[in-house]
Amino acid sequence: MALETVDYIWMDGKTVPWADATVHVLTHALHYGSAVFEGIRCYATAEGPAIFRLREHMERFERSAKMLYMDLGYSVDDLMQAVKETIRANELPACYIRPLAFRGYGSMGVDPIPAPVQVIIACWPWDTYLGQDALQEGVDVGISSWRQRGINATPPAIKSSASYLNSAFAKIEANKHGYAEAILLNEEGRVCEGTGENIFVVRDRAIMTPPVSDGVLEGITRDSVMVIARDLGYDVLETSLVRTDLYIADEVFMTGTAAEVVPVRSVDHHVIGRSGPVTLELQQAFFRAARGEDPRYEDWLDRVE
Ligand code: PPE
Repeated sequence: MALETVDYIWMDGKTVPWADATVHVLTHALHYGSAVFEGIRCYATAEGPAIFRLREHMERFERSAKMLYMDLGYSVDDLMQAVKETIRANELPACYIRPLAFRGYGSMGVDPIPAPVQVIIACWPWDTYLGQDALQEGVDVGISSWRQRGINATPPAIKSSASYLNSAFAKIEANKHGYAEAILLNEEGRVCEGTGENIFVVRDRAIMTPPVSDGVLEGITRDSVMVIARDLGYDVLETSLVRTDLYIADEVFMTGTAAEVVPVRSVDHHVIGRSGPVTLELQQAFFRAARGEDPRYEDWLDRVE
């Protein structure tokens, strides 16, 4: 996807011009995948730009770093401030935000510990990941022949750059097969997630999503949708799912910061149908919350004054 550039990027504590936010080719992370990141969205609201669940994202960022023995050198509050500064510097009404912490230049070899930690925060305008049409029409997805890694190999719970090599395999395969997205199963054959989204199934008005213990990222959109669904009176279950649960579902949808809430129209060519009523209700409620139109979820928004 072509990148829409803006003026500034926050890099190691300073706001620098976009073109100057560069690294050396012997940056450790480039060779060994030693990096963790976040994806956050800032939405346009009636009271100006508001960042969706910023604290939760930065806390997950800190947890990802901790699991890789990486000291970020900034507190969650520092990072939250830095995000706001970056959005203000770029005068963006709405954007996608990408914090990244990586092992930088100065040592080679697999051991990341001797390499310095660098932190950047970039933001840019990014339309909904799977396309505007997808939000209404839904997407066709296929079960990938690639498996989700087990919890003892590049753990799915860590939002690490290295994890996305596996996602890339699945994404390339899905694209070659004409699918918009891939669904990964774990080694036991249980449904995990998309290459950059969590997955939900609706059956008899019960809403189900795989538990984190099956090997999924603890998605913040996933959590938001679970909260909203319960508030709307739905039963929400975190329960293991197998591929046939997707085939016979009344509705299937995916959630993610970049993708937002996207209906799934078919799985392995089994037609689920266009956006169903439950998906649509949750999608609309999610967007109302993100755009500051539902006072119940005001706590989820961090305003950029
Ligand atoms: N699973 C994976 C593997 C994943 O990458 C994401 C987010 C999610 C679930 C949903 O998590 P959350 O955003 O907290 O609801 N994927 C990010 C990166 C997307 C990209 O391809 O780049 C995102 O949506 O920002």
